[in-house]
Order: sequence, then structure tokens, then C-alpha cells
Amino acid sequence: MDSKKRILLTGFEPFGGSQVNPTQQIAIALNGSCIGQSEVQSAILPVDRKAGPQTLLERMIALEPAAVLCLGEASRRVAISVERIAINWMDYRIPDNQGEQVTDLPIAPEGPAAYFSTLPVREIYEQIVAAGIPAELSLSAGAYLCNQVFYTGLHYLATHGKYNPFGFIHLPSLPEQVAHSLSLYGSMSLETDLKAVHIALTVIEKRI
Ligand code: PCA
Repeated sequence: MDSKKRILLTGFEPFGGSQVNPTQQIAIALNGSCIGQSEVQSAILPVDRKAGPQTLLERMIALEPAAVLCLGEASRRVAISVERIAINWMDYRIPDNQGEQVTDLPIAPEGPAAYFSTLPVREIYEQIVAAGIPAELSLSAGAYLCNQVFYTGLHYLATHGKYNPFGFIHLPSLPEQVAHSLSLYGSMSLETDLKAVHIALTVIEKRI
């Protein structure tokens, strides 16, 4: 492996009956790209309560990335959501892709109630908005797998004395996902997602 710093970028497989997940497409599109002095290495996480967080930790251990940005799709959100807080709680809204639905359980029984994102969240949010892309600072990543992965990564770093920037961004659904659903809600194009994630990675890269 060369001496370039690595940023781990993760997306998720499709879930909840959808055939696509914008975060999978973004992670694939940016895999191997250079941001400043760093290289993006992507991983696709399964929507599986055990294999999802496990795959993240395996990639973090194998790659030793200088920073990690995880992406998840939040259907019905209308803006790029830069997540501030991961909570130590699972209360799945729908089953995962293995049909498992967890109700009211902590992620790490011995862990703190919550962790703050260690990304410069306000700067990321402001830069995305400055580029003309709708964005928000979000106080909750929910209680499904995205929050679980967000919490798991921060808990791993905290319990191993590591301080690498680590955080999570939710993307809205793609226009074609909304077009094919029975109800109408907000969406964002892949092109706009790509611009926003590139901005986030550029901000993060300056901190590593
Ligand atoms: N979004 C889900 C899990 C996978 C994904 O892309 C979530 O928001 O928890």
C-alpha cells in the first residue's frame, strides 16, 4: 500500500423493497478517486443487523483510514442531512434484508448513550449549502441500521483511543425511486448527491 492517506467511504445496499440505493451508487462512483492528498476507498455495507456493522469494522481495521464518511439513504428527507449524533439504540422501523427487526435494544449495552459526529459538521453543511444544494444539520440518524453503523464506528474508535474523523450523511431518495413509489415525496438527483459528497470529502480531507 502506498503512503497516501485513505478516506473510507461507505454506502449501503438497496433495502425496503427498493432496487437501488443512491449511497451505493455514490460509493462506487467515488471509489479510487483522489481528494487533495488522499484516496477514497469505498465499501458497500449489507443491510443486515450483524453483517452491516461488522463489514464497516473489518474495512476500518484493514484500511486504517485517516477518516471515515458513511452514507445512508433516508427516503422522505428532502435535503442532504449531515448527522450530528449517533444514539445507542435500535428500534427498526422495517426489517433488515434478512427479515430481522430489532425493537428497543441498545447497540452496545456498556457504551455511552450517544456519540457526537467527529466530522466538522457545520462546515460541511455550510459548504454544501454555499454550492446551492439543499442541506440540513440533523439531530437524529434514526434508530435503524444507519444509526447503528454510525454508533458502531464511533464506539470502536472511542474504545481504541483513536480520534480519526468519523461521521454520517443521509441522502434523499433518487427521483426514479420516488417516481416508482405510490406516494410522492422529495428526492435528489445522483449528480447533486455526488457534488455534495465530494464537497463533504474535501472538507474532511483538509482535517486529516
Ligand atoms: N438507509 C437505512 C439503512 C440503509 C440505508 O441506506 C437507514 O437510514 O438506517
